[in-house]
Amino acid sequence: MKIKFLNLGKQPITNSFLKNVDKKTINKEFFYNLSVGFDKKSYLVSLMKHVDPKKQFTDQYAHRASQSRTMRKSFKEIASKLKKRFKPRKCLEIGSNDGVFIKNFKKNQVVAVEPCTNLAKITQAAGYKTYGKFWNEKIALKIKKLHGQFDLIFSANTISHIPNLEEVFKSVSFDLKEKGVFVFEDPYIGSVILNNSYDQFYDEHVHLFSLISISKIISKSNLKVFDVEITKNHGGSIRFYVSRVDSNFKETKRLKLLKFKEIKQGLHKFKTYKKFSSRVSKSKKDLVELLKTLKIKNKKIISYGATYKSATIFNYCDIGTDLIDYVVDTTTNKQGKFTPGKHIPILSPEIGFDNSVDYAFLGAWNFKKEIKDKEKDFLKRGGKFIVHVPKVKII
Ligand code: DWN
Repeated sequence: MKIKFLNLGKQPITNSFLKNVDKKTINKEFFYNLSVGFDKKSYLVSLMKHVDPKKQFTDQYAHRASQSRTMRKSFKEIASKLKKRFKPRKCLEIGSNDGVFIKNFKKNQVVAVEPCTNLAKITQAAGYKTYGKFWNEKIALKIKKLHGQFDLIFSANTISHIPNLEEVFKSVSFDLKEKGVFVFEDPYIGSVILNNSYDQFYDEHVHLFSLISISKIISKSNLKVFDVEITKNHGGSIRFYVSRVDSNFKETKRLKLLKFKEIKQGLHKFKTYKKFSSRVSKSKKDLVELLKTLKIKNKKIISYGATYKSATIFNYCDIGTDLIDYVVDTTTNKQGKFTPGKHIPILSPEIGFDNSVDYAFLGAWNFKKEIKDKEKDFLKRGGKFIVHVPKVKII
């Protein structure tokens, strides 16, 4: 049973960037209550109540995984690492977005599944067989029938978005060869607790994983985690290496070490999450205070990166155009729209990131290094970034 430890209040769907903010559009905007709970039995951290995936993963999906240099490089590196270690001949990707991972493979080697049909069309047009479907038993069985089983099944930032994990893993077991490997990565709850990055909770992040939770849940589908990595992706992600339970893969040293670390961090205890929730309240207070102080001094503050994460922050902290003038983002299909819930305009960096900006809140704090490298002129002329992780501060 899940016990609630965090309430982030009334929130919109993070992918629902608004085309305009007239009364009719605003009145139709969908909101739900975002609260998060801990399951004492499975150790899994999940939303208390999830949103209907059909409302989220539509043919208007905005996020493009290949927008950042950091992620293009990371996907290239993991693809090459997996090819070297497992030598897969046939691969399946669950949640292929705009193809940032599969483009590192030959077209006839890969099958992709992506429920957002605007994205599925991109990879299909590029020559990769892509099913515009949600990952479930039905599509897994269809793919098995048409393509056989796979040496490698890969997924990044997708499994944590699917409410029914037992069905996810059972479906994987249908499509995985006997000696095959399933590798998946998602934001890591251990990093969220450490960095106070509460903005990793939003409608799409139905769960945030730990090794101890996934090891328990996956065993029900006759699968086992034999290796694990903590990566820097998205401010701290966990990458699981999974095989059939009776495979020859042995548990690695780093897996044993991480289990020990998670217990030391208290990821199996409710009180760890309760303490985190007090730190989240303080973060909200500190951020609002800082923005208000700067505004009183007539400073122009914008936000950098129209991230889904920042929708959680702006709605939870009640930050609107009174504090943030606008948001800049390189994604063309976000530009000219308004952020979900708080309706802050989104501009291209070419238009919005000009000499009038004094402070830029890093909505895309997970790309801090990439953005600081890119925006040297802003820093040189005295512009400053604001972050909220691990603490609210000006950098
Ligand atoms: O899991 C998910 C992650 C991987 O992506 C999804 N559920 C949705 C989405 O979440 P997000 O919006 O929080 O992700 P990002 O990758 O942190 O978004 C970064 C945003 O910032 C993108 O819209 C691109 C933009 N950006 C920019 O405008 N200039 C990024 C960089 C690096 C830049 O220089």
